[in-house]
Amino acid sequence: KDARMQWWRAARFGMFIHWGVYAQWAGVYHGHQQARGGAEWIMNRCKIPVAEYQERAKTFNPVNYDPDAWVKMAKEAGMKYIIITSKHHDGFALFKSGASKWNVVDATAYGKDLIKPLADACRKYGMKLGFYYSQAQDWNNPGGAAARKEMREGWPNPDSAKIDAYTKAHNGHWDPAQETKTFDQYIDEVSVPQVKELLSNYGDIAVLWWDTPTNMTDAAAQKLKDVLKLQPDIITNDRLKRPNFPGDTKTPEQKVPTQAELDGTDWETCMTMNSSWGYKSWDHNWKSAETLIHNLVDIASKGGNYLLNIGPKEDGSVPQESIDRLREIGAWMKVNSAG
Ligand code: JFZ
Repeated sequence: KDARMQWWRAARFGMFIHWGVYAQWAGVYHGHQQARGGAEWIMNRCKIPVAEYQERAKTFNPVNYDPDAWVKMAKEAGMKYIIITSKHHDGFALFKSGASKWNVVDATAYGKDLIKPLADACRKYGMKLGFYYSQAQDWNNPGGAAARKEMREGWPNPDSAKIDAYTKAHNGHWDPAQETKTFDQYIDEVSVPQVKELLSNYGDIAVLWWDTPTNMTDAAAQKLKDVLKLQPDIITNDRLKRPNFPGDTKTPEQKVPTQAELDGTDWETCMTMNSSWGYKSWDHNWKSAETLIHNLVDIASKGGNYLLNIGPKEDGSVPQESIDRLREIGAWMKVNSAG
């Protein structure tokens, strides 16, 4: 394990990218700001019907997507790896998939794999690439899990009481289309095959970043873990299924652990620059570059890694606030870091 972890332990700093068709909504549904949660949660928070969500995705066309620029931006900020949401909880695959039509090639106007050119750019600039993959929650592929959130937290829908009762009776789901298959079918027909695709079609993959093990079983987790054999050196986090699948790294979220909280396990703090992972048009709660640099120093001094997020917009461009902060961090790194 030490040999496998070597680059990761030296890396200290990485870029998290939350991007998907949720960027189209940007935290607004029918003119209402979503009340809680990251913008990537809007489908669940606002209980958007599957058909409506997929209809809008047809117009997804990120003509300003420039993976070369993304990788250069990360590199100039001093980041050593990139983790991108290959599929978030809305189930939308940013890659061509044979396991589900709910992917960028088959479901959008853009019609091209978004992961391939990023993998190429990473290789070109010597940047490690990892995949975030929502293995359990999937609100569009039938049988996928849905964490139960109350409608009241979403937008002022007159039917919120009815919708709350429905999600309660349907294990978090709000649309009958989500339940035409079982969770096991979803794992066997979508989750496992897609992770195989991700680990077969894009060259060396450095990290598999699992998330929210809603409804996961040990049997399903084992199937997913077995797929990792396709990339013998891959590093994984602790979110596949607790407690029997601890992975390699712990993932404190939005906070830097205190010295007393550390137990010798490798760890990585993931953090947003404002308050949302996915792009949210009305979130102006940006942390200062000074705060971000302070966090990086704090984390590095305690032996952890900092995974700092950007949430690109619908057209593929990166919010200017994020670009500015990464530039400031890069300028600081130039003066203050050894490599
Ligand atoms: C999850 C996702 O639901 C979220 O959209 C984002 O991708 C984030 C990085 O991960 O949210 C979590 C997961 C774990 C915790 C909190 C939020 N946690 O362990 O406290």
